Amino acid sequence: MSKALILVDVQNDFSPSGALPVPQGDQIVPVINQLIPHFEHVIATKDWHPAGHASFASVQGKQPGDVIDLKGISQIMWPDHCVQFSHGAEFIAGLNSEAITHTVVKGTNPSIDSYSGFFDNQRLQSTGLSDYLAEQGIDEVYVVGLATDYCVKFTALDAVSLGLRTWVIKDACRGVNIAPQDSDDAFQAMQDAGCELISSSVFLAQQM
Ligand code: VGL
Ligand code: ZN
Repeated sequence: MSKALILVDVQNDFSPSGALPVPQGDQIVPVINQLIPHFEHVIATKDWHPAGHASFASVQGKQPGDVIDLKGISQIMWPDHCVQFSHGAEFIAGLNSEAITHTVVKGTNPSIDSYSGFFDNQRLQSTGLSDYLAEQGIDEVYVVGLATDYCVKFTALDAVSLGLRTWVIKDACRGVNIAPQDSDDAFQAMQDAGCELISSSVFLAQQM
C-alpha cells in the first residue's frame, strides 16, 4: 500500500489577488513544492464550477457571505470563482504542477456545491477520488491546500471517514477565516475526527 499527497484547490481564485481571496494563500506554494518529491502519487483537486453555479451570490441575488438554503442544506454565498477554463481556475503560478499524477474536478454540478474532493455537499455524487485511491493501492493521504476551513476540512474529514490514514500538513494550508478562528476550529474538527496534524518541517525531517 502507498501514500499520496492531495493538493486541494491550489488555484488562482484562492490566492490573495483572486476572486475568493484566502489570506496568504500563495504562501503555501513553496511549502508544497518541498513536499512533492517525497510522494509517488500527487493528486490535485480543482474547484471547477460552471458559470452560473448555485453557490455564486450573483446567481441568487445575494451578497457574498450571505447564507441561503440550497436543497435543504445551508449554503454560503461566494463571489463567482473557479469558473471552468478561466484563469482563476488554473493552478497558482509556481506550483510544481508537472509533478501532479492525477487531477479530480469538483463543484461541476450547477446546483450543488462540493467542498470535499470526494463527495458533493449532499453526498449524492462521488468525484471518483475514492475509487482512484483504491485502484492505486493508496491507504494513507497527506492533505494540503486551500481553504483550511472549507475544502481542506471536508476533504480530510471524508478521507478519514473512508478509512484512510489521514494527515493534514498545517503550514501547507490557509483558511478564508470569515470568522477569525475558523481555521483553528477546522483543524480541531479534523483532529477530533481522527486526522493527524503535522508540520512540514517535522514531516520533512522524517523523510531521511
Ligand atoms: C472553496 C469556498 C467555495 C475551497 C471552494 O476551496 O475551500 N471554498 N469553493
Ligand atoms: Zn467553489
